[in-house]
Amino acid sequence: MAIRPLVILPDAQLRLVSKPVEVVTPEIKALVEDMFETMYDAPGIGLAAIQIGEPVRVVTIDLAKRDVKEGEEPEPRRPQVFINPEVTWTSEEHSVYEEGCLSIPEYYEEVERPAQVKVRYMDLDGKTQEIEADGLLATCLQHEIDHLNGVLFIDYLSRLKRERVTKKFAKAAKRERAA
Ligand code: K2U
Ligand code: ZN
Repeated sequence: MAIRPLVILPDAQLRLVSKPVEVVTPEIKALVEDMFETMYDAPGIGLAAIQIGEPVRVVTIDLAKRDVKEGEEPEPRRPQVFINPEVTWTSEEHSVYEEGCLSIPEYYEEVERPAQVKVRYMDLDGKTQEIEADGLLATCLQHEIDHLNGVLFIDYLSRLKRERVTKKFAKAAKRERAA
């Protein structure tokens, strides 16, 4: 298990379309372990494999409440793995959520998405599953499946906002290279 470096905007890897997993091999299981370790360390509630530089269609999510007030117990972890996830149905109803992204640190904007989704995926045993999600799970699943298709939540913003944040991160990356 390892905490892996996160791929940060404007890295072109974030625009790749990740490849489907044919067989759940020991290497895929090791990748999932690294994804959870990296996600919990960030901390985040979701992660797509491309965010640690692995262009395969694997997503990890854990919505358990960890940042609790003093004296409160954090919820037990509820790790979920989605291999080759695909949205099979979306509700007419939409919801708005202030989204962030571990690949676009400290930038949050409201994004509107279908409020409920059905997602078909393969679990770690290679079994096909389908779930119906609403609330934060629906938002997070759509956000992560977007990552697998090279789509970022800033793509739903105005061109002005998208260009502004992309320019900001491009300048930071340039400073990083020059350092
Ligand atoms: O894919 C990622 O970058 C992980 C996101 C997932 C996420 C984004 C938007 C809405 C829900 C989940 C990270 O967990 S970003 C941190 C975060 C945590 C809670 C709510 C919003 C953002
Ligand atoms: Zn993200």
